[in-house]
Amino acid sequence: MQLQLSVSNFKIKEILFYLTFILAITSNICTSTITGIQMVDSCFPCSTFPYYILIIYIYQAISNVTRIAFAFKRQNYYFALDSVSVRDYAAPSTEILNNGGFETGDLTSWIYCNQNNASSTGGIKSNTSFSYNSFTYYSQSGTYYYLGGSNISADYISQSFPTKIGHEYNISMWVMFPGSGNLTSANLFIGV
Ligand SMILES: [Ca+2]
Repeated sequence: MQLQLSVSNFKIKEILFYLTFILAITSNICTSTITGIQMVDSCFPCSTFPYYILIIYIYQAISNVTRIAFAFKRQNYYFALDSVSVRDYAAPSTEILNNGGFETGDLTSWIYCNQNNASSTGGIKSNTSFSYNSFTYYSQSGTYYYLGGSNISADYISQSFPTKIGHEYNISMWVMFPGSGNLTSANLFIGV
């Protein structure tokens, strides 16, 4: 009986966390039009990982157009994002995202949104050209990567891509975060 109560409490906390997350995501100017949100990964606060980690998510499309979005809020160090990929399991050799590795050297095909004009935002950087507090950032692949994170409020990048309803998609990305702090957050999610 005690065990059941504990499990139940855990589920309630999980549900409350998810509802809080959805509300936070959909109640700002960057994401108010996104619905059907599925969380790929998130942290608040975020622990330190001063090297790229691979995040993989399997997504079943519910619309003919899907959007992937990344929100980063930093306290000290920036986040780095690179090699974002979306592939249909029915056609795995075809990359669906455009400029997922940021190799155009800019945010071509991505929409950038700086919520509430938050300060000290990032942008596209080239290999080892950017250091912060003696940590030198670098790309996971190629020359360029996205440096994410702003103070006070998260900044966002997102991209819409065509999908087929019911198809399963492999979503992958590499993220690095050499920082810390109880105000840091990262939300990686998919919606329509
Ligand atoms: Ca790259």
